[in-house]
Amino acid sequence: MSRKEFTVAVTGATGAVGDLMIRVLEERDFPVGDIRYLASSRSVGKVLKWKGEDVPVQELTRDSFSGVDIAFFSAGGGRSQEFAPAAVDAGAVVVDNSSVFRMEPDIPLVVPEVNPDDIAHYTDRGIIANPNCTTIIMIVALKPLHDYSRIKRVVVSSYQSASGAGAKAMEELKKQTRDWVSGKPFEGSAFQYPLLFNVIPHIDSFSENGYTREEMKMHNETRKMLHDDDINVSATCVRVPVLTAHSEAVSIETEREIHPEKARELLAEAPGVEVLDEPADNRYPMPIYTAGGDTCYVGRIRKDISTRNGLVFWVVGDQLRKGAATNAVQIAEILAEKYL
Ligand code: NAP
Ligand code: 3JN
Repeated sequence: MSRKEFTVAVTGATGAVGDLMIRVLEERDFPVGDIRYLASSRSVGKVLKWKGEDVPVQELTRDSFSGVDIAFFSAGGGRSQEFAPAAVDAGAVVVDNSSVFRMEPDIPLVVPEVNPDDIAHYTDRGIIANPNCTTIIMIVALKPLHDYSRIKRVVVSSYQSASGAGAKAMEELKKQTRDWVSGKPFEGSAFQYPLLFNVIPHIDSFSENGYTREEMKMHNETRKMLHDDDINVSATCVRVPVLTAHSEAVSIETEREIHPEKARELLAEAPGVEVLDEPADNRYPMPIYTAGGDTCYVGRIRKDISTRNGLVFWVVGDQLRKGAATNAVQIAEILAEKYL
């Protein structure tokens, strides 16, 4: 029997996430019948590949979606806000990478390893939101622990790579490195300050409560996906001079104690997660060995000596893949298999 194929649009196809979305659709052999690449008018004339064939980039307009079954959006929140409704009106299901719809009650926010059944609610608005990348990497590790003993509080510090701010930001970090070697002054506009030899405790804009929007995404999105508004997440999100893959130091407080050995066992069995925790051999997760894959690696698992029922761990994941493109394609796979 021939399998059903879908017409797919990738909005933001020329960007860091869009480029990977295309590669991940290819790698996972998503049943694509026809593919459409959309970006700004600046990219008209560019040609991108699909399984070796040239596909021209088209300008994103409200008329871009006729005949499209699944529309991935990774062109920034403004474009999602403006064009996702047009895609839905044209009959597509939208899988959106931006934050604009994430907290809307009638739009599911999904990590397939965490709350796959929420996808069923896509029918309300025709849109499924992909969470923030830093939240995704943390929550795949939180989920098995939360299922064992409810998590009451999370304190997390992130170490976020340059590519989290897009393709140009990653190029800027490379250029700052070349410029430093040749003795030129720092240049660039992707970050508030030079990133090379620096860390910047500021990602997205500041909110009134002193947290940044990135930090509040971790709090709000974690609650929504775990269906638990009693969890409190205090995050400090920091940009570091790493090209790809975000790292996070996570401390949790649970209702019952989770012994580190039990946590290793639970995490080892969890989907999307691998435990890499052999401190005696200097083996722990790091971004340069994590970038390029879909697994989130967890290590440095230990009891938190500062509180009752506390556990500390370190988790690293490729934020462009599992944090964005792969998660979105996994959502589309479930949609295609179960709902469309
Ligand atoms: P990026 O590399 O800067 O790419 C942005 C994409 O959006 C490009 O394809 C760009 O097209 C397109 N675009 C910009 N303005 C447009 C317009 N007016 N009309 C149509 N297309 C337009 O950014 P990115 O890292 O891929 O991130 C894209 C979005 O994904 C983010 O805004 C965020 O919501 C989400 N996201 C990113 C990450 C991450 O780790 N980077 C993680 C999770 C979610 P042109 O090339 O034509 O300008
Ligand atoms: O900075 C990072 O490391 C991740 C960036 C994510 C991002 C960048 C621009 C806009 C987002 C996001 O996914 O939350 C958004 C957004 O708010 O849509």
